[in-house]
Amino acid sequence: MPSADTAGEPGAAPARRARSVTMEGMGQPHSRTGGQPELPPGQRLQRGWPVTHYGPVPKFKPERWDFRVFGATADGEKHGWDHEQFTSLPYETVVADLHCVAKFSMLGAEWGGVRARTLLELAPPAPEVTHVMVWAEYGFSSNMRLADFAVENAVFATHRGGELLTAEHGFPVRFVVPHLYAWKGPKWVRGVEYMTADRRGFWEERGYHNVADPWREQRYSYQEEPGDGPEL
Ligand SMILES: Nc1nc2c(c(=O)[nH]1)N[C@H]1C(S)=C(S)[C@@H](COP(=O)(O)O)O[C@H]1N2
Ligand SMILES: [Mo]
Repeated sequence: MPSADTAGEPGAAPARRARSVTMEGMGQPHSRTGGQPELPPGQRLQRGWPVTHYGPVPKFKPERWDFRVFGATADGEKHGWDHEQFTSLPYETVVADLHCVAKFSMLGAEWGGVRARTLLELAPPAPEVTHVMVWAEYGFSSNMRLADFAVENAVFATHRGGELLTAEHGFPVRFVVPHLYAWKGPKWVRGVEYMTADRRGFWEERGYHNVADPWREQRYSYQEEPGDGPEL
């Protein structure tokens, strides 16, 4: 079994040495329909499914668990589901990769759960919403553009490969947004905040890139260009 405890991730400590990163020509097709699996630049294929996160694994307490959508909702109200209600929402599967900024990628897993798009329909954002914050247990958070959140294969997963998630992989709900580095997909998700301006999440405040497109190798915040994120 690969190292079961890589706490302190999302990657090795950010390399602080200056590094010239050329965005030009680095964009690559995201779809891998047919043909060979494609890895984003600098990534290697990981066999198995290591556990990677910062901090302890929270204990699931069904009676106290809820999933909230709040912030700038269209109707100005908070929306919430308890565990039974959340697991009754429309269940769909997507095939999605995970690219950890620590340079390993897991390809082609089938994730099942509630698509981000479903939540956007059930609890629509106000028209001014530009970004979302996905919130997890212990105050872990990750921000992304609404457009990145709204992709068709972003999913609040309860299952992987047809099986319920284990505690260390994010049970009861983890977010998967396959076209961004995996820290943008919190495990143990508890809610989504609609935002009318961008704000940095947990790792985005701690040296990691605000946008985090693996196909552009947007790993660290020192690589950010004007417009990529709020001032640090
Ligand atoms: N709540 C929470 N979710 C998290 C993290 C974390 O530190 N806390 N780490 C992220 C990172 S860096 C990665 S690579 C993936 C790893 O998911 P896995 O342990 O299921 O492989 O979880 C992501 N989700
Ligand atoms: Mo990661």
